[in-house]
Amino acid sequence: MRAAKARRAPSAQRAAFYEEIAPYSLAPLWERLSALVTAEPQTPCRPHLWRYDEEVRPRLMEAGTLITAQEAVRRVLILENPGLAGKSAVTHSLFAGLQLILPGEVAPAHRHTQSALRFIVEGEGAYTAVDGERTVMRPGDFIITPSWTWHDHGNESGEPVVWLDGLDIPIVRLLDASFAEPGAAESQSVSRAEGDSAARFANNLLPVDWRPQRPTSPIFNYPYARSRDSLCVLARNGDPDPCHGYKLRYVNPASGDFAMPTIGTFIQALPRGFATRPYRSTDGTVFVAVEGRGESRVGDALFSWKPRDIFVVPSWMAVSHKAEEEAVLFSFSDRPVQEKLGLWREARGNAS
Ligand code: 1HN
Repeated sequence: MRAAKARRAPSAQRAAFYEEIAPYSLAPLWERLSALVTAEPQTPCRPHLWRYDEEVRPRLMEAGTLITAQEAVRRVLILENPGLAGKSAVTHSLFAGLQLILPGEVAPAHRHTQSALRFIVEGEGAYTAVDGERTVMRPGDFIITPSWTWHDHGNESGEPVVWLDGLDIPIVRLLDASFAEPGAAESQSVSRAEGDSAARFANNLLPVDWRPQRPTSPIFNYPYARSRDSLCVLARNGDPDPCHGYKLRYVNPASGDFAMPTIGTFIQALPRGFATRPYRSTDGTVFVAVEGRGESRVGDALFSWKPRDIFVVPSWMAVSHKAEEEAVLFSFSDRPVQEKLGLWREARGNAS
């Protein structure tokens, strides 16, 4: 990477000019141009690993003694990128957090323009309700809350349930397009039987006269059992991709596009002993280890992970994985947005 050309301090005459124009809300582009238009992405985002069992879970459970889900509205510990302190962001464009809901608790209904994904990390038997339909959450399930849909969560099981929340909050903030509303009741009333949307949309069938009303997938739970089956069959029937192992993207069956308009979601399997070639892309990506153990090199950082650990790969930083045991990784990024804007780039190996 070439360092930005060192800029000399402006002459006294120019410095005086900059001070003179500032009160008029004017500034000299020539002093800033090289920082604004860089030869390559220059992100403040840093690689980081959150170790679930050792670092995060004990603190999340402590949060569970300090505030109820109801009072908190959402009892979430934000996974804040250390390069973005105070920004509530895991990458420049995405929010990530871990949400805890204890037995008997309800996280009250609301809706907002931000889209959310849930990836279930621990516990089984809590539900989330989206627009009148409930779905039970199991570890490894990928669940969607589309923009402006009513949603609440409840835990009717006997154990704590934890999931990773991924939201497009920084994108909506960039665009100044945030709207939010609390629900009239804590839990929305159930208007469709559980499994209704899966029957309509998740069996390679669509209701005959149905036309999509929004860009988000009509499937709102992609169960882990089904994604995992696909990965197992792929791994039996062909060679892994050198950079990705066996990698699939979650899809909206009505359009063939990503399941969510602002967040791309992926699941990949790495055979035992497999080491990927370095890969980089412009979509900073959050990874969650679901099964297995391994190591990932992200730029100069080396992360050893096991199930439930989470790590972030900043834009355009090379990542390579090595699986010590057969491993499954879930990941999400802003790739759909970048592709639609013609900005997305990838490079295999370390070349640009
Ligand atoms: C939200 O509504 C949820 O519905 C989770 O579970 C995390 C983070 C920021 C803003 C809204 C949820 C959130 C959130």
